[in-house]
Formats: sequence, structure tokens, C-alpha cells
Amino acid sequence: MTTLFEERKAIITSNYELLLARKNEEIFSASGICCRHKHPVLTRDHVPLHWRFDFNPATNPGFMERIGFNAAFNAGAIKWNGKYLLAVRVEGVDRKSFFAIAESPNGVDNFRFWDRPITLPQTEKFDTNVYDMRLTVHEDGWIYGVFCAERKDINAPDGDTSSAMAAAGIIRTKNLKIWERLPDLISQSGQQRNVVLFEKFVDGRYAFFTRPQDGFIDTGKGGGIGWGLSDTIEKAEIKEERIIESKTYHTVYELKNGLGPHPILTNKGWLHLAHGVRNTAAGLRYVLYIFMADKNDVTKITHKPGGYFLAPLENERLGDVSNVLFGNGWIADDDGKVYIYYASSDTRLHVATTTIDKLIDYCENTPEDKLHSHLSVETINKLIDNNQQFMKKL
Ligand code: M1P
Repeated sequence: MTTLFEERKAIITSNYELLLARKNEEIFSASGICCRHKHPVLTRDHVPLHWRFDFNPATNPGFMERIGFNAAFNAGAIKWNGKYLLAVRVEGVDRKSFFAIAESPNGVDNFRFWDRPITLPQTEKFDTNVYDMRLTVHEDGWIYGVFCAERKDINAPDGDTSSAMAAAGIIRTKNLKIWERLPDLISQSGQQRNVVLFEKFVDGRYAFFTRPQDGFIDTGKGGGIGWGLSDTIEKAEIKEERIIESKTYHTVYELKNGLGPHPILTNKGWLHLAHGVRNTAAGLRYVLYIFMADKNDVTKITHKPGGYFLAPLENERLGDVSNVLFGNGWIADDDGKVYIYYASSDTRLHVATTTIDKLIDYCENTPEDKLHSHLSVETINKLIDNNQQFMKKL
């Protein structure tokens, strides 16, 4: 007779393997700029069963879940030994997130987590929570992961159990398995999130994209995408930070913004992916936007299409933190294909595919935001005027 343990284990294992083997199809894109895919690439259901269940029939006769997971989302990305790897933010039901590498042979489906999550060495000040790793293959020979290290604000008044401090944690590796922890980035602003290490030395120094903020959620005087240099990486410190991409009134990045993954170098310039946040009566809305910077100066923005590139759509709108798209990983293949990994509503991870040529075309030919309704209408009218001669022939 089959035991409950065996019966449940067989069903759960079979469902798990079916999920991981599921093919992912590209969805037709009317805009032609990039294609979403039908299924999320990672969800909490992709978390390995041996992280969740006690496989000993003596101690778990009902094959019940012992450790629960809530979400798999905001992931850094890298192509490594021909495989598409994601450094995923995995969140437990205890609200703690950590990092785990998931690997796919093709970048769009069959993502499978490595055997164990990343063991993150600690600094003297233990992290309470860690999230949103950006991966950088630096010209110094190391692969770096820069992430948000969050800790309780020790200066918060009694009874305030929510105030927190965000800092940029830094780790590095040569094999993506063993990681060395370096001291957190020191900067002049109160807090930092969405920090990305640039791949090249600038004037012989390490260069960071930053996101200075006065508070944990409210960025206060900060909130734009910043830039600063540090003499060393072993004790990274930015003494001067300048904003290269500001938050702006009545745009999709009115309240705050932050760089996504490391920018991609093309023959026309550096492509940047970022998130922009605005407030609404229903809460914050996070969208993704793209801009291009000078080939010789990654901080000098040359093209900025107006509005968002991707915004929450259909099921993406709903989740733990609804109305959010967030992207901190993309991969550009040698053939020009680009895989954009974006998470929806702090719950699950998706992929959208495009090409370098399409992204350049998008940056060069999408009208910019002229910041006033009547100027938007002017831009639309210009397109209509230009189209007249072609429309008549139809
Ligand atoms: O909940 C939405 C996002 O909020 C934060 O991003 P930001 O610092 O730009 O507000 C991060 O916690 C991010 O992980 C999260 O997806």
C-alpha cells in the first residue's frame, strides 16, 4: 500500500518537474519593441523541493512543507559558460529575502535553481534583509554583486519597529559559488539603494551608479540616479556624488528612480534600463524605462524616449506590492538578442526579449517627453502630418 508520504511526494515532485520543463512562448508585440513571454520564468513554485520539504518519512509522514517561500523576483543576470544565470531575490514566508542562482539553457524557460542558495558572508553589522543584486563583470577580473543590505534604524524612536537603513552591500566572486564580502559602500547621503558598479575603471577608480536617499522609502532630497567614484573597492567610499538622471515633475519618474542592471555598450552608445516611480491614489506605480548614453561617457545621456518602456500589464499588476515592474538584470547575447528579466508586483519574474538594434532604434526614434500636454499633442500632430502622404496611398 502506498503511504501518504509516498503519494504526496509523487504528486508534488511530478507537478514540480512539469513546471520546470514548461516551454515559454514569445507573445506577439504590437509595439514591435520587445516581446513578453507567456509564462513567468520564475515563481515561488520553482523553489527546489528539498529546500521546502523534509524528505524523511519518519519525521514527515504527511510530506508537509516545512519551510515556505513567498516570492522569487528582482534578479541580477549574467551569461556564464553558455548558460543564462539569474541571481534571484528569493523571499521566504518569514519575509527575509536572500539570493539564489537559477540557471537556464536558453534564457526563457527551464530555469532551475542551483542546489543551495548563496551563502552570504556578513560584515560586523549583520544584514536583516538583502535584495536586488546587480551583477558586474569588472575589468579588474572579479564578478561583483552589489545589493541592498537593510538593517533596523537604531536611531528610530521607541515603538517604531519599521524604520530601516538601506546600504549598498558588495560581494565578489570568480566562480559564482564562493563569494567574498567587502565592506558596504560609504557615501555622503543617508541611505543608498539601487547601486550598480560600472564595469570599467574611470580615471583609475571604481565607479558606481547610485540612488541617494534621505529616508528608507521617501528619497527626500535624493531620488535621482547618481554617479560617484571610489579609490578602492575593498573600502569603497564615494566622497562626491552627482545626479546624472533626475526625478522630474509629472513624469513616470516623478517620485524616484533607480538604475536597473549594468548598462550595455553598443556601437551607438550605452543602453540603460531603469525604473521610475510615481505616486497615485492607489499607491506607488513602478515602471521600466530606457535611455542611451554617450559611448565615451556612460553618464552623458544622449537619447531619452518619453514615458515608460514596460509597465505592469494584466496579471503583472497584482501581487504583494501591486502595480510594480522592477528590473535589475538583462543579458545581451553575441548575436544581438537581449533578454530583459523583469519582476512584477514583487512576486514573480518574467522575461521580455528584443535586440540591441531594436533598442537603439527605440532610443533614437521615440519622441522625448516634452513635459507639457500641449507639447505631447504637438508631437502627435507632427507624426500625423508626416503620415499624410503615406496614408493617402493606402
Ligand atoms: O516594492 C517595489 C520596489 O521597492 C524598492 O525599490 P525603490 O528603492 O526604487 O523604491 C525595492 O525594495 C525593490 O526591491 C522593490 O521591488
